[in-house]
Amino acid sequence: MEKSFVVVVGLMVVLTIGFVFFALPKAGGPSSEKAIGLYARDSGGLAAGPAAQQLSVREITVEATNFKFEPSQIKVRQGERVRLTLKNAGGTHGISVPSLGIDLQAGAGESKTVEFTAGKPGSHPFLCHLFCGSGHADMTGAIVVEDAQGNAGESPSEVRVRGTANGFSPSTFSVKAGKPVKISFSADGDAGCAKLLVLRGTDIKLVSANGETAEASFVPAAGNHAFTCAMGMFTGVISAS
Ligand SMILES: [Cu+2]
Repeated sequence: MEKSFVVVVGLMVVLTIGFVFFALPKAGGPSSEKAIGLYARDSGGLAAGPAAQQLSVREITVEATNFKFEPSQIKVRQGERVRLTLKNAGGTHGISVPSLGIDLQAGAGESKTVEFTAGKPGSHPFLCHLFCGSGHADMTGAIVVEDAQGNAGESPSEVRVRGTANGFSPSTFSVKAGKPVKISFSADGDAGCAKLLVLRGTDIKLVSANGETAEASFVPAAGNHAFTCAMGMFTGVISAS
């Protein structure tokens, strides 16, 4: 009699300990599981520690249709970890953010994702870099990285663009709205249609037929100002904020 009583009590103790160790951590909820999952992906599978609980990733989905990005103005905080998804909801588009080294391309109806940490404050214009049709040059936007005080860095008053056989280099610029901006443009000998730079919405057309530098100035309103080559194949953007 006594022996079986001990066995029953022993079993209860074992079951109680088992419940505490296995059942309770699961009740921790999806948030802790998510954080651990992100942490593991982030650092190549390092063991999740207390730091995993503090890690958060900002999810941003940009929907691309013919011919715009939604949203096109994105604000993030300096130091923030961002997961950027391009969702091609209509047509085939890409997002290029040269100053952040981001290059996403997705087929029609597909999505592509990239993760990055928002570095120095500033505006990082982006554009579609897959020729998608008549409104291709309209597909622009900007990721603005703000510091804790809401500032977004310095902006130059001159942009220097080179026309090349592969398009404009650089293709994105960030400037101050309402301040005069000078565009200096020169093209390589084999630049083809990129020997001409057309600033849309203005009468500015800069030609560099033999490598010479052509210049023009304008006062940008806040927003994105696209420029294209003669055929509209190659595009760039001057983002003013
Ligand atoms: Cu496009």
